Amino acid sequence: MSTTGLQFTPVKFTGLRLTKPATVAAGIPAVVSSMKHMLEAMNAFRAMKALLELNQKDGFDCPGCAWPDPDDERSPIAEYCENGAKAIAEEATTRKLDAAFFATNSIDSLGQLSDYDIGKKGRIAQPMYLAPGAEHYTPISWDNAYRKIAEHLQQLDTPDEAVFYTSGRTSNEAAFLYQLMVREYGTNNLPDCSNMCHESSGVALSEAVGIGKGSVTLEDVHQAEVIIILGQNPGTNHPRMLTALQKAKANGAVIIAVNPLKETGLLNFLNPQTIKGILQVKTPLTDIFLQIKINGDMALLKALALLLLEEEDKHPGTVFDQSFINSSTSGYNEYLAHLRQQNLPVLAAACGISEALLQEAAAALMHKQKIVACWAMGLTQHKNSVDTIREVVNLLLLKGSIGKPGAGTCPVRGHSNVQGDRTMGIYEKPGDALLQKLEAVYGFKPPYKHGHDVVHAIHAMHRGDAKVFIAMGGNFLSATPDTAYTAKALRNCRLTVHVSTKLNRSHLVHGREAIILPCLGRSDKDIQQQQAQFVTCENSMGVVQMSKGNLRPISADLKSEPAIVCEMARAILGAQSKVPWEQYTQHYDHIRDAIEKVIPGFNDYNKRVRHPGGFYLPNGSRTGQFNTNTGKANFNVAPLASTQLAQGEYLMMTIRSHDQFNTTIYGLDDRYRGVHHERRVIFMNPEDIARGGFTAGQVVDLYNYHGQTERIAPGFIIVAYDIPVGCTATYFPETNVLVPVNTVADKSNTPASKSVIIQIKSSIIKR
Ligand SMILES: Nc1nc2c(c(=O)[nH]1)N[C@H]1C(S)=C(S)[C@@H](COP(=O)(O)OP(=O)(O)OC[C@H]3O[C@@H](n4cnc5c(=O)[nH]c(N)nc54)[C@H](O)[C@@H]3O)O[C@H]1N2
Ligand SMILES: Nc1nc2c(c(=O)[nH]1)N[C@H]1C(S)=C(S)[C@@H](COP(=O)(O)OP(=O)(O)OC[C@H]3O[C@@H](n4cnc5c(=O)[nH]c(N)nc54)[C@H](O)[C@@H]3O)O[C@H]1N2
Ligand code: SF4
Ligand SMILES: [Mo]
Repeated sequence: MSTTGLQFTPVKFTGLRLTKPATVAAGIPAVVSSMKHMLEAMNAFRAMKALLELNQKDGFDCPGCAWPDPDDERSPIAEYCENGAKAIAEEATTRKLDAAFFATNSIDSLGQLSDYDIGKKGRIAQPMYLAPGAEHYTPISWDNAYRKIAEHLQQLDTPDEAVFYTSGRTSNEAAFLYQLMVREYGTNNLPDCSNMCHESSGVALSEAVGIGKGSVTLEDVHQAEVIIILGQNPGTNHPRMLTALQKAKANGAVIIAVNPLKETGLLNFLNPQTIKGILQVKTPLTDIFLQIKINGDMALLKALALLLLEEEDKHPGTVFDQSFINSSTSGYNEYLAHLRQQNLPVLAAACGISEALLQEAAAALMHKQKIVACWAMGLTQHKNSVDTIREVVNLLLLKGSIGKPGAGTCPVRGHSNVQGDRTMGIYEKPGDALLQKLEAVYGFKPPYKHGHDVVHAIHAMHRGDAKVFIAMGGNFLSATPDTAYTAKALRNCRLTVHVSTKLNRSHLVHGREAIILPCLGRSDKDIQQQQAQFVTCENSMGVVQMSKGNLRPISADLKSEPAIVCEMARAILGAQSKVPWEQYTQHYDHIRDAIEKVIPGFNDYNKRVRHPGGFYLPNGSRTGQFNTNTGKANFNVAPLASTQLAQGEYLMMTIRSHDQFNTTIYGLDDRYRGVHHERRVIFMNPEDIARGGFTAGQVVDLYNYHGQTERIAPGFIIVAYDIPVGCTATYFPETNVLVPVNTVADKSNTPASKSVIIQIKSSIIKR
């Protein structure tokens, strides 16, 4: 048995302090926290300048999550949340990393720092190069950096030996150019963060309703009669969703929350942007809380459908929307036959919810049609995620709750433009229509062979089949599973290149040579040819809007992402390129004109996106047009999934604290869960703690043994918490060393980061 126990986040305790989990989200503590983060990173003038433009119609799009802005009026002073302010603080900091910084700090010494400390160092201020065997990054000119990249790519035996990763903050313009460059170069190796995120939603929804995006608008959420929120922690990860839930409640909605944890943001909300909120008048949000076992959702959804069916059998036509089912769906009879074989006690045991509570939840749905289902990573990162999400759709189809106002699917996206990047063609499995369009518009033959997604790219680099890794943003090493395995994969590369705003661990675990290209962020002013430019983004509900930064860049040596792609493309592709790269850098309207020619739904792009608030992209499932293999919305029959745990094994979900954005660690607190100044914790049920012979506060080591490999994450403090028996939770990325690269969701290949089987052993490490 081989052992992987390499540490990529140093084991260092920072001083755990516990308080009771909070019962109300946001309020004044959120405002205080926003200002603290902003003022630590920059002066008050810059902070106010940034916050006043954040999410305004003529300002810049929040670089945090993808939750949409209101279509109608926006607050002139504060159209953002605590975590939006933290995202800006992190990006717009005036601390900078220049040549002197890298001369004094070696790769090795930086690697000893925590992710939190690395992030606090500041913005990367100039292009940097790491020579073979060198211990320090040294400055390189932009031209020489492009030349080196081009030389490496030209030396490969085939373009498929290069991998081009994208993270979801990249604008539409940059993403479109990037996929264009990569496809003209000759590969579809375009993995992206979505492969680890909502890929399961994309696959499930495409099969079920013909489009891999959600169907609802913000107004649908406001108008819903019932909102089910599964596997999502909106108070932390999509805080302004609480405002939408508050509106829905005011309109009479019932909220059902499904989560192993009683997340504060699901309980009560104090809206800091209203007088009532300031006066401490809280809004209770969840009406029915279902504290589910990890990955018990499929059983729960089948149980709800079964209870609805029992009532429909008794009073035909009163529960199910038979006319919708007849006219717009396929596979109903097969699904009913499957449901009739289900057994309520078995389903109740499988999800860990009492039959009484299941009855209560079913009753809430029984005679309602305007149902919105929201979900995020708690549903997408399990082996059976695609089938679970199809079970969500099954339930909506029974009720006719899709393609009409106040109802539909709402996979809540993560990164601010992750959905737009996909729309622009960042996808390793592009459809023929896109490729044919590229060929028709540009006159080069793009590759049709599908490329590597994230997990396949890791394996290809690990085998030595992929030799050059280029990333448009993100933190590949820390975000991906099986950190030790992925580190070896990256270190196998001849060259690793990152277009980045901030330093992260992926710059420190590198190929034989490495390059960092520093780019402008969302909040930065972008000037090309003396003209201020804007970029565009698509939010979680398919609204495309412009985003125009207003802050002075911290260094004159930063370039915009579109400019970097154009210049890199010219170096790589040379004179034979069919694409007018130079023109695209001059003014981004040219890029949008090109997007309009290639991507459906962008007619009159330059005009419509200048309209305050932007425009909605077409979406068949929103209007009841299901573009599937059957031309109808498809029911799905899937066997009940279950994870068998042996004695001494626990299921671990890797989740986000309140003070992080993915691998960017804003702070060391998880205020709502009552965990302060420490990230190396494992949440456990008190019964499990006692039964395992542990004590709360004890330091333990965590192990995973998938596929004959021992994976170790040493040094975690046990926190007794209200979580179902057998279930545990830790923060990512500290425990990504434990997530086996080969435990992935069927069909979507998404790492199963919420279903990690672990063993827990007492540690020799002291607090
Ligand atoms: N502040 C902040 N905002 C963010 C991010 C961030 O890191 N910080 N990340 C962004 C990104 S990229 C994304 S994808 C989203 C992520 O947003 P979320 O999906 O909300 O993020 P996670 O922390 O992964 O939380 C998953 C939630 O699912 C629950 N859960 C875990 N397993 C299960 C399960 O099996 N069933 C059910 N029903 N629930 C389960 C967990 O208890 C937790 O509440 O947020 C985006 N917004
Ligand atoms: N165990 C576990 N692993 C997970 C998850 C989980 O829940 N559990 N969640 C997964 C999910 S949902 C996601 S989306 C992925 C996230 O994976 P990634 O998107 O790869 O990771 P991030 O942490 O969002 O990337 C942060 C880095 O992006 C760079 N950056 C920030 N802003 C910009 C910009 O404007 N331009 C450019 N070029 N670079 C910028 C900075 O250098 C920063 O360090 O992680 C996944 N990994
Ligand atoms: S909800 Fe998301 S997009 Fe909106 S301000 Fe907060 S972090 Fe930014
Ligand atoms: Mo994500």
